[in-house]
Amino acid sequence: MRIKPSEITPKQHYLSRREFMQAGTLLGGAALLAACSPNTSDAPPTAELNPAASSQVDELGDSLTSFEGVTNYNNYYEFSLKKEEVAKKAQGFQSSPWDVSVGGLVNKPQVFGLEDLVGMFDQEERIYRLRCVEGWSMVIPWVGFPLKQLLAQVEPTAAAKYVRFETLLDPDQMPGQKNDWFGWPYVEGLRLDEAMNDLTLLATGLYGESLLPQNGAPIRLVVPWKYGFKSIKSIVKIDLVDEMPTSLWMAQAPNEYGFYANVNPEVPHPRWTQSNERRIGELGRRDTLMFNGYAEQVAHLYAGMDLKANY
Ligand SMILES: Nc1nc2c(c(=O)[nH]1)N[C@H]1C(S)=C(S)[C@@H](COP(=O)(O)O)O[C@H]1N2
Ligand SMILES: [Mo]
Repeated sequence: MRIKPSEITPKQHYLSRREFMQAGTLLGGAALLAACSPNTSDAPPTAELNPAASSQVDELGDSLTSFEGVTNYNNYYEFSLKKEEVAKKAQGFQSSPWDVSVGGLVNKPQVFGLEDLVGMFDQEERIYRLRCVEGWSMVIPWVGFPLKQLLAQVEPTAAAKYVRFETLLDPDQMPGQKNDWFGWPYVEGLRLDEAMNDLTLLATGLYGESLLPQNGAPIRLVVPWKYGFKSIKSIVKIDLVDEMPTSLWMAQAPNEYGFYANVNPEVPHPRWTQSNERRIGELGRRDTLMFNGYAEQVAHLYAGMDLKANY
């Protein structure tokens, strides 16, 4: 029997700052060892390596990506187009105070302070694979709460069919927004039933600590069965709407990026295959799994749909 990720990842509270700093120190040492040992990809991870996660593997037995990897190889075009540069460029980003307004087709529109969201809902750990549309992937121990819990608070009306998400628009803090190559702010969307799926997470942390700016502080979406670009960062606005939202990537290149963006090894990107991927920290490539390995939980959402046409 396959175990659902939600069943193997117990609820967990944030570590103290001190414990986190110790974790960071240990991780630094581990990364150093990995760099000079030829066989590290075969070595079983040990409990000491990543003490801020409840497990060192996901439900498929895949090892967690190191904290170093997760926080230094980032796609966040508001800060930089270079993955290795995002962390530095995002340093000092003001993610507090932070409000998220939730409205549109709901009975109870509300503005939530970040502290409200963290206080209102249990923050649980979810170890998920993240598969970028570019063909690389990671395994990340997120901390957060299911989006459906927040949606229940605002009571979507019967007319609500989709959820639309928006990232902060602040070119002074996000230098990438000063160029007009993209239609800022970053926008993403989900169908309401996708948004209500138990896997769909609003993440406030990873590795047991609050999110760093490069990972979308203070709150970002995580939709593990879809390509990474759906998992929009630094969210300030969530609206329930009746029409399919146009995401930044749909507007940018509609023939390459569709609304659904489900991980699907059988539907190639127009410019490259999606049948395999490079797991960050591993040598070689591995096969990409349908719905990124979450078919059991989400395939029913797309029953009868042509997944090639609805890319
Ligand atoms: N606002 C915003 N959200 C974003 C992006 C972005 O550029 N801007 N990049 C996306 C892409 S392409 C990926 S793969 C993931 C990367 O998340 P990570 O850096 O936390 O691993 O964030 C997604 N969310
Ligand atoms: Mo991505």
